Amino acid sequence: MILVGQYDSPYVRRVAISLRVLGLKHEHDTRSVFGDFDSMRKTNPVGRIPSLILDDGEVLIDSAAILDWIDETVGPERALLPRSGPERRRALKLMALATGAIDKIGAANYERMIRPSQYRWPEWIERCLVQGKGAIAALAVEPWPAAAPIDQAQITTAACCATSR
Ligand SMILES: N[C@@H](CCC(=O)N[C@@H](CS)C(=O)NCC(=O)O)C(=O)O
Repeated sequence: MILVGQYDSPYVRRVAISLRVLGLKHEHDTRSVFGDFDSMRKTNPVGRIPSLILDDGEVLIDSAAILDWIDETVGPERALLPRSGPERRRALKLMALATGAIDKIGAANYERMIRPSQYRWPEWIERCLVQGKGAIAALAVEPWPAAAPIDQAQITTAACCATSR
């Protein structure tokens, strides 16, 4: 299979780490989501990363759907997201905080880096940063026991917060 997307994307990173942790062999397609936009849209019509091209040619898009496929493929004993109950709810909440932080801080960055300066809206950028930092602060006060087996909440949080700092 082929993982499409560069590692500067936290969404690509969480998929890449999951594949490695579970020992799922894959190749890496490093086309740029901005520099190779037209080519990338042939893989994913939304023009976003990551995508995962399976061995039979099927293309999975969106990191959450890819992680779901990975867990289903390795089976319930090795799946990275707890199957049910409070553990699953907690993991999903932590992942929502981590991806929420990325979405808001990413929106602020796109606003600062891509939108022409005369059209920038400082109050909106500030709002996005407050939201992103709020999510990171909530993650920081959670317990993260060092001996806990690696799971998707840890992977997603590490993949996202390495970018957000
Ligand atoms: N919900 C998507 C979000 C993916 C996403 O936002 N990817 C970014 C890179 S971090 C991207 O492709 N940005 C380019 C764009 O949206 O035009 C997922 O989880 O895969």
